[in-house]
Amino acid sequence: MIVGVLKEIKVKENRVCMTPAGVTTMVSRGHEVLVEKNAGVGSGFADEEYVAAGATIIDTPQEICDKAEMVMHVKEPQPSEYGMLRKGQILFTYLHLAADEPQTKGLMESGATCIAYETVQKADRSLPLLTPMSEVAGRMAIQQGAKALEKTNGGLGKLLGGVPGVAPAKVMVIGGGVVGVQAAKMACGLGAQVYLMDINLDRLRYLADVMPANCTTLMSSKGAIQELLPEMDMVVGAVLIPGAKAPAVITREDLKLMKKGSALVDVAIDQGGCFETSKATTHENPTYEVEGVVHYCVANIPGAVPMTSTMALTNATLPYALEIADKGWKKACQENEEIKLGLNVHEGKLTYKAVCDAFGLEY
Ligand code: PYR
Repeated sequence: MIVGVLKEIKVKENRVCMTPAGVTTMVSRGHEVLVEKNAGVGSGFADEEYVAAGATIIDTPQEICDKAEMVMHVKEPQPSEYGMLRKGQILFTYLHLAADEPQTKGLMESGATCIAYETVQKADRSLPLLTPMSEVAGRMAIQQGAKALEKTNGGLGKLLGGVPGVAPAKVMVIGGGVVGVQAAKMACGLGAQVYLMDINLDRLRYLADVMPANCTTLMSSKGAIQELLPEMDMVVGAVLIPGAKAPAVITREDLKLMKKGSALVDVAIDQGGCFETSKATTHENPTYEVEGVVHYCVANIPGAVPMTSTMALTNATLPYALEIADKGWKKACQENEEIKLGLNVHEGKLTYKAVCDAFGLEY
């Protein structure tokens, strides 16, 4: 199969969807890989490394899309790219369609077969292609939230870990999945007092066993969140319903319960955000304020640490990309339920239930 590696064009996105090592593996399996010029530079991979691995460097995304049978990306295609895709072509990347109507329409109109990294799912319900970036985003949430708490950035001016004689900050993490656990671990490691909330009691039992002593696990509910909000310095939103629009766990009204200068970090923003007042921001302009509460809502958090993120992402995506390239999308979906669950759009039709539900369409 001819596989195209597009350069990321989302603002300040420096990841790349395939490393030179990935190209070597693809080529050794008989596939041809076309890499857009400078696609890997932001992650530390020069064009020469891709050529040495057996890829051909191509100048423009249009040429890649014209030739490739499978086009790969990291982030969702941007509006300028929808028209480059075509019927019979596979697109394999993050899509997050439920919160993005223009992209959904663009991909439906393209006729392409679109497999979303974020809904590829194993039998144990884990999300193998979302997990590595959830790990990065969860860890980064605390790093970014800590910056948002600095006075010079509009925050309270509080150090997460405090110092001897001064109490640490309090951090609420809503959602005890991959993002939530990584965020809670980082906040604990920095010495904050952490409250990790989830709605699954068995999960809370497990988390209570494995998390450090400065992490308190709590059953999540609207009442429990509202009760704690006045004390919190930072809240991390880590709520996920696979493929679906995220529910709003903190409303605009709830912000009035919070301290001025406290910070909200919404890691669910790709799926529409889990705070009512969230709107996607970029690494160029990451925060804004509502009711005096600093909001950090960057939609591609892992893009800020591309050297780590590209390796983590491609470690997970390469085996699936190989399977699709080896078998074609149809056979790959027939033989591998995990890949079948990644199918979101095919020849103009939505093929993932939660995305259909988000747009009120029949599945
Ligand atoms: C990202 O890492 O940017 C995702 O969309 C998950």
